[in-house]
Amino acid sequence: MTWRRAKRQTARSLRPAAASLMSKYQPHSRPTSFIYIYLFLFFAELLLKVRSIDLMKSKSGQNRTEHHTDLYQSEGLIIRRGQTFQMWITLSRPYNADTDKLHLELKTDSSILSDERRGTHVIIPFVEDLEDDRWEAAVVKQDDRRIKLSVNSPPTAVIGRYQLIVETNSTNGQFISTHDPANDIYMLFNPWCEDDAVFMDSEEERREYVLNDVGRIYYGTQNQIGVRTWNYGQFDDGILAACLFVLEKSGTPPSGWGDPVNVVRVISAMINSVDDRGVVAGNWSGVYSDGTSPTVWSGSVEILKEYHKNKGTPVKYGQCWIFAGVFTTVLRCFGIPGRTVTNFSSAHDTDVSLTTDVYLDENLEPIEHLNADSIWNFHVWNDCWMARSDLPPGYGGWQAVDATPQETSQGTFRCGPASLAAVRHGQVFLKHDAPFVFAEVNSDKIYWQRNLDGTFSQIYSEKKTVGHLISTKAVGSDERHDITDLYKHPEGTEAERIAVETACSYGSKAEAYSSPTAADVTVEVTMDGEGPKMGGDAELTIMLRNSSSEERKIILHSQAAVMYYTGVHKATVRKDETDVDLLPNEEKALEWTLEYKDYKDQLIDQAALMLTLSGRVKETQQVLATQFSFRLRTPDLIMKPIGKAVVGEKMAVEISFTNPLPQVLKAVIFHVEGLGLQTARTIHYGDIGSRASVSLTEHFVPTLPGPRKLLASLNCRQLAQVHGVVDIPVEDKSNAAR
Ligand SMILES: *[C@@H]1O[C@H](CO)[C@@H](O)[C@H](O)[C@H]1NC(C)=O
Ligand SMILES: *[C@@H]1O[C@H](CO)[C@@H](O)[C@H](O)[C@H]1NC(C)=O
Ligand SMILES: *[C@H]1O[C@H](CO)[C@@H](O)[C@H](O)[C@H]1NC(C)=O
Ligand SMILES: *[C@H]1O[C@H](CO)[C@@H](O)[C@H](O)[C@H]1NC(C)=O
Ligand SMILES: CC(=O)N[C@H]1CO[C@H](CO)[C@@H](O)[C@@H]1O
Repeated sequence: MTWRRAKRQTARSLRPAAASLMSKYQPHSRPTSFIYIYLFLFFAELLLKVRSIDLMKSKSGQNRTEHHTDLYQSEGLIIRRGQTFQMWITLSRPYNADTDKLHLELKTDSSILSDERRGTHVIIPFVEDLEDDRWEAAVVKQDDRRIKLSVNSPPTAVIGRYQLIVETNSTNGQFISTHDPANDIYMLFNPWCEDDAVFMDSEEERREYVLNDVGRIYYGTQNQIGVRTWNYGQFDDGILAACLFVLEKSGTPPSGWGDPVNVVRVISAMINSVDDRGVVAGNWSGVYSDGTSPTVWSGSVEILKEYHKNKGTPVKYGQCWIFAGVFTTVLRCFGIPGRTVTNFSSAHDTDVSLTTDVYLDENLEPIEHLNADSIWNFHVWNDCWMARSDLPPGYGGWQAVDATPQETSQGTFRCGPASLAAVRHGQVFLKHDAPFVFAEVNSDKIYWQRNLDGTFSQIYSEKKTVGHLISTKAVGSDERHDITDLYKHPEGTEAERIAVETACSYGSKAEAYSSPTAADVTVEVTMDGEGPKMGGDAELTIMLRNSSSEERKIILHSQAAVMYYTGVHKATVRKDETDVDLLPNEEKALEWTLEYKDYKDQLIDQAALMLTLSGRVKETQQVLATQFSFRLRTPDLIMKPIGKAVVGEKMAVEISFTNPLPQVLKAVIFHVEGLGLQTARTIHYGDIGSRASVSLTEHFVPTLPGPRKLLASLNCRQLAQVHGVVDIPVEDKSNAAR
């Protein structure tokens, strides 16, 4: 502010001086006009011009190393805010600090309205000594016509792409501005800077949550956790440009791009295509013929590049782990620490009642069209790390954000950031969207029965069904790290009940928390080992226990349904009604089997099934109810490297697979990719016979040294969610020669 005032005064005092100079040498006659030309040439010689600018921006350049941006494959000066960077400027003549005026200007992309007040047009003054927290430049070295500048940016600077303009003013008031698109500057968040809202203290965590470009995403059910490796690829060539394109496409003013809370909220809306033509179109239909099946993708790079290349046409198709995987890429690319998080048995609360409801008819059979609240087998979202200056102290740190379109938040499909500390304590009134995240991890499951008059009565409630095993990849290893305790107090503790009741007092069904009827018979479903395999029969055990000293007669309904992993019912594949007699104190195990032929025609992507049990005890009218989800496990692709892995030298990987199904797999495709190894490639393999084994060899030339991973997936109508990964340590050419 002070500087702008000073500038205006300079300009005002210069203008009359220049005017009087001109009037003195009006070309009245020939001799005077010669003098005028001489003077003009004299001043022109004095004019300070910029000959060239060297941003020292090469990937291995010290600037990029110091700013932790040397991993970006893109060209350009990529720097982090709140940290100085340097440049050499070569001028037309030696610079004189006393008489020459020189300043730098930064403008966000010209396609976007620039506006000084909004901080997207920055004028950087020259000062003697740099001070923190503001835009300033100082000459730190001068040799002949070259000056070396050290430039400071505030830790709140707007992120994005800036044009760099150098303006020089001569004593006669003439000014020249120099701009070259090759000198555009990319400004990112800075988790290494203590004053940046995204500051993260531990170097080990920054290495994982900002710099790691490969991760693991968990899926499946709580009893059968599956994992796949995901290429985030935030440093891949073109990804930074694609991520900035996503931000620009949001149409939000760049002035808001300095605030990470705002940026993640904008991205959460932009990752899904709903209402704003965002990056990925969701599809849970099981048929993806006009796009790519969600289970085929194994990384974010292809998706972001395709979106950028097609100028903002949503990429078909994604489901929750893809929205989350792409979100992590964008977060890490911009420098916001982020991770992909999976919770099993995740509630999806459609009426913000903070409970999940199961509706049964008079006979205790599920009424499918009413069961809109679904407990997703699993749901994947993101945590991002930042201070929350918009909330009371204590709510900074991890924040949950969800890019999967489920509910609208302030009119758009987005969710978060919701502080995990607030979610854990049930403080769902704190913005943004904490009620939704709370229900995702905490809500109880309530069973309702239809009465003869059409109303519903609560007949049973299960308190521990939701919010289990919240998982993310561990820092520095491929292990699963359980972060449930960040989201909730341990189940059954006083603190947990208080949190649930606090949250529900803000929900729409506050009265639902009456205690369930006392019960002396219990029902539970168990599964052996890692559970049933795709292509075989699924066997489960139903345990009934009588804790009374009298006989009990039970009528038990069981219904097995194929589910979308979102908990939406697709088809009922088996239905039974059984009478069970329990002796006093008896515990009875009923074997329950679902044969391959029963389910084979109904399966979809995730091979998810749900067994719903409901029943009544004749003597006491006690209601029994439980639901058990499971999945049919698919085989892995086995991958083996052939030959030595050296940058620039051809090598291969053998991929083998055995069809677990007693039927032919039609039109099988393989998808292979690996950062620094192979760009994403789809191989149309053809048919694979019943129970047949096949293998194929993929040739490629590694482009980057270091520990790399090659990922592969297999897809066809009959079988999805088959994938594999192999570690490939790639040597540098020079090392390999020795
Ligand atoms: C340079 O001079 C021009 C014209 O007098 C003025 O508009 C501009 O603000 C000046 N810039 C600086 C840095 O003094
Ligand atoms: C899902 O994909 C199918 C087949 O490709 C398409 O017909 C359907 O319209 C898609 N659904 C959505 C919601 O895009
Ligand atoms: C999440 O789900 C798992 C599986 O049920 C459960 O064991 C766990 O307690 C829940 N929370 C945690 C740990 O992971
Ligand atoms: C009822 O049966 C179960 C299983 O045998 C037993 O553990 C329990 O103690 C019995 N209940 C009572 C009250 O004895
Ligand atoms: C601040 C800083 O270290 N700047 C460096 C930028 O890169 C050039 C060339 O690699 C170095 O000479 C500068 O010292």
